[in-house]
This record gives sequence, structure tokens and C-alpha cells, in this order.
Amino acid sequence: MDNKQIAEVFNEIGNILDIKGESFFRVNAYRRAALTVTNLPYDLRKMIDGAGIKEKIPGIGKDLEAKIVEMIETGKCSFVDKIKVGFPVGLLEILKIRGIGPKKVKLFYNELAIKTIPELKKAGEAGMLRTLEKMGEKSESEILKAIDEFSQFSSDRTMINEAQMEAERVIAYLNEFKGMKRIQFCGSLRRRQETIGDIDILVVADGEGLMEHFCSFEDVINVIAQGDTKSSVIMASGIQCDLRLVPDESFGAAAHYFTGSKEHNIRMRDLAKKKGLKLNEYGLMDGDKAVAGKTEEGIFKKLGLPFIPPEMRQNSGEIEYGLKHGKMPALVELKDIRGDVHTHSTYSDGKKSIAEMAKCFKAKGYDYFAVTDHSAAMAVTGGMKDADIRRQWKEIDKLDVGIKILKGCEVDILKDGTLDFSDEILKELDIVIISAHMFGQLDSDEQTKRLIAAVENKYSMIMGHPTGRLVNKRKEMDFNMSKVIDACVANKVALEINANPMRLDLVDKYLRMAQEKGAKFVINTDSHDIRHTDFMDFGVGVARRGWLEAKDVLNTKSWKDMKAYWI
Ligand code: DGT
Ligand code: CA
Ligand code: CA
Ligand code: ZN
Repeated sequence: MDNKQIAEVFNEIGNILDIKGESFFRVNAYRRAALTVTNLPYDLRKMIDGAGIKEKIPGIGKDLEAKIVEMIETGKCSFVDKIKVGFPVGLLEILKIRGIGPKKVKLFYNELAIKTIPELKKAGEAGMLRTLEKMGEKSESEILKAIDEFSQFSSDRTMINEAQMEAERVIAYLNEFKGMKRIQFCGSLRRRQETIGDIDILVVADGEGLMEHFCSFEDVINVIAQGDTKSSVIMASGIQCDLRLVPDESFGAAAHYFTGSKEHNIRMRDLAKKKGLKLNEYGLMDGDKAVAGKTEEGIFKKLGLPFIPPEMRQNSGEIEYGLKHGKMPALVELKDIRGDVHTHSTYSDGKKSIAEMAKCFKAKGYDYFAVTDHSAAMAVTGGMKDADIRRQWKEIDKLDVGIKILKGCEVDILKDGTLDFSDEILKELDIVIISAHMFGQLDSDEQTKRLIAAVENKYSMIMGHPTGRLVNKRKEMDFNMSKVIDACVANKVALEINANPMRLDLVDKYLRMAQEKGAKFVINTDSHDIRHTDFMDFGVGVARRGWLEAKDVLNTKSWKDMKAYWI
């Protein structure tokens, strides 16, 4: 088990004990341990020896340490198995529903014998939840809504950053195989889709022993199939990984086929057919003879197409575009990005000081970055009041770290569309991001009006994570996107592509809509810690899926040129 899985077990123990009514201290010890393990900067698996964990971890006593060692050595935790005996595990599922904590789970179980989500739904629909203590019609209908949301989102698709990390680990391991010649990950991961069903890896190698090597990777917990040219495994993280071994002369054809999307492949096959050829994963065939297949470029070329970047392969007009223009748009690349203008510091809910963030962005080679902490309405984040942000300006003025630090804020859009800082503050700022974090439930008309009012504020510069959706967790707010984009264009408010894998907001379909309307964009990581600063690449991937070029993205420019958009 890795750190994340160990933390999950500790959380699960905390939840079970909590529902069972154990003392706060005992419950909390496990929850805190989960948090500690999650935040460890090293892999616990590398830290154990015969005597236990090599380094003392604050807050982890003998008992918890023994559990960690057991989990790493056996992949199991006998304590959690023990307390699960006779415990209705459906209760843990109910806990995953937004707004339901252990207290409510206990209440529903004790009063109505509810053990599963379907039972909870039935009770809600029958109007039985509202009869319970501290519940009412409103909380009942909110629970029903949350159940709906949950069933819609309880997908087994993995977030792109987790899939990427896993793919990199597998690829590093495969590279240890001595006959390895070429490796390429394909599928939805190469197309930079926001969520990934499974990881597809393609290799060219002297194949003897390759599949044994792959299937004996320490992270593999289940081998679904092991063949000579194809194997499928389940990793400890739960992600499936498919490996295919192909001959070098078919590598391009296979890479194209397994990159997909399926819809793109089907159109490409039709195109080949019209030319009297056959396209499959072995090559572009004229009868028995391959006329292309070693490279993807070769296949596209023979079909009269320029190289189509993987992110565009969605059969959403890319083939028609290529045939018509003979070249594809020059999509924005990570190396075009010159700064990150949505970041947080300890002035609100960021984990690092401005100086630490500055050092990190400087090391990335950026020309500038903006500190954009939350405004006061986001009290849960320790949002800033006037005095706080003025204090922040003084600190920024004093810092001399060799990178331009822009004074900014992520100001909340209040319910009526006004902003959560006065004009006196806003007019002093280099970067004003307007974000809706609250009132996501307004109806579409009211929400549209509210957002447009905020966009029309003369100090607004960037609309942060415009839809508010959270990947696999929360759907987007209900509003008229087309009208809001029109307002952004008219008022010169750039649209953010929030690169945090949890958000990835806006996504391709809106980006293309907005680009057509003449909007400008900014790709930001919304970093709350150093490790988030690497999310930029995921944002760039989404921008490329939306066909954006460097000229559409303001933070590919120098600060001087970027600023000109708002003047
Ligand atoms: P995922 O894994 O659900 O996130 O999405 P993909 O696109 O990675 O799909 P996957 O892993 O099932 O298959 C990888 C690629 O293989 C897919 O993008 C296109 C190709 N492929 C799979 N099945 C078919 C098929 O029935 N017809 C065609 N033309 N291509 C297919
Ligand atoms: Ca896949
Ligand atoms: Ca697959
Ligand atoms: Zn933010």
C-alpha cells in the first residue's frame, strides 16, 4: 500500500469508530494520522526496516506505526477487518454524499435502519427523513439532490493527474527492461482528457520476458490477462493499465489507433477507404502492402492530412480542418507560458509564504506571477480584509526575489453580482480575478444576471473557474454560458482555464465557443502549495483540446503586453 491508501484506511477506521460512537479522541487520532500520512513528503514504503519506520513521524505512536508496517508488508489492515465485522459497510458509502457526516448516518441508521444509499433515497422520497430530529423538508430535499449528484458522479474514471503519475511510474519501471526500444502512452491520457478510464501503453522491444517483467511490477495487484503481445493489470491505486507490444514498423499505426478517440479513428478509416486503402493498428494498407505505419506523421500524410495533435482527435472538425487548410492551428504549448496569475499564499488558504512561492516560480523560469488571495467573504479560507491586503502589498514591495510579483486578489462575486472588495482596493491591483464560490444554486436567469453584473464591474479582469464544476464531484453552475462569454468579450474580461485537475474549468467545448466569440484566456494553476504549481501542463492540455493558440492566451505574453488587453 502507498501513502494514499494507508491514509484512506485510517480515514475509514475514523469513520467507522465515529459511527459506532467511539470517543472523539480515539476517532480524531485516526483522522489526524490520515492527514499526517497524506502530507508526508516521502513514500512510507521506502522507510521501513525490521525495526519499524526509520524516521519518527509526529503524531504517529507505536500502535499506528505497527498498523502502517502491517499494511505495507501484507497489503492489509487486520484492525479495520475486525471492526468491519457486523458493521454495515453501506454506511461508509452514505458518508460520501455531500452534506452527510457521521452524525446523520448514525441518526438514519438508528431511527430508520437505513444501511445503504438506495434505502436512504427511498426514505427521502417517502418523506420520512423530514420527520427526524433536526431535519426538515429543506434538508430532506437537499439530501435527495445530493444523492442524485452522487450517482451521476460516482464514476470509476480517474483524474488526469493521478493517471499521469501512475503512467510515469509504470513507464520508468518498463524502461528498466533491457530490451526496451520505444515507449508511448496513448488513449485518453495522451488526448489529455480530464478523466481517464484506463492507461494504454505501447512499446517496441525485444519482447522476450517483457510481459513477465510488466506483470511483476510491485504496484500490480491483479493480472487480468497476460499474453505475448498484450497484458492488462490492475494497479494498487485501482487503475487499469494495458500494455501492448508492437513491431517497430507498426509503431505509428498502433500509436494512432490506441490514441483514439474511437470516433476520430472511425472517420480516419473512412477517409482511407475512400482512397482505396485500409487503416488499422498495423498500418495503412494497400492490399497486403503497408504504405505507411512506422510513424503517425506518415499515416496522416498519405491521407492528405497534416499531423493532428492528439488533443484534437475527437472528431469535432479536426479532420475537415486539416483537409481544408493543410495545416493545423499552432496550439499553445507549456513552454509558451510566461507566468501564473492565480496563486494563493498564507494570507488566505495557501500553505506557503509569498517568498517561497516566488522562489518556486522563478525556478520555473517564469517572468511574473500574481498573488491572488481570497477576499473576506470566503471566511473559511481566511479571506483577506482591507487591512490584510494592504499589509500584503507592503510585503510584496519589500521582497526582492528576481521575479515580478503582481498584486492581485481572487475577489468573491457576492450574491447580487457586486464584488467583495471596495473600488479603493480594486483600483490598486494588477490582477483582479472574479470568482463565484458561493450561491451556485441560483436558478439560471438569476445566476446569469449575477455573473454578468460582476463581469461588468470596471475592475474585473479575469473570470476564475467560470463554471464552478469539480471533476467527479460537482456539476457546473446553471447559467447561460453564451451570454456570459458575450459580456466577457464586451468588457475585456479574460476567461480562466483553471489547471487544477480537480477543476479543469473551462473545458474544450466552452473554449471553442468563447474563442469564436473573440474571447481571451488565461491558464492558471490556482496553486495553494508548491506542488500545485506543476498543474500548468494539465491546463495547457485542456487549452489544446479547445484548439487555443498562444495568441489566445494572455499569460503567454510579457506582463507589459498582457496588461495592454485591459487598458
Ligand atoms: P478511456 O480509457 O475510457 O479513458 O478512453 P480511451 O480513449 O483511452 O479508450 P480505450 O482505452 O478503451 O481504448 C484506447 C483507444 O483504442 C481508443 O481511444 C481508440 C481505440 N479503440 C478502442 N476500441 C475501439 C473500437 O472499437 N474501434 C476503434 N476504431 N478504435 C477503438
Ligand atoms: Ca484508455
Ligand atoms: Ca484501454
Ligand atoms: Zn483560487
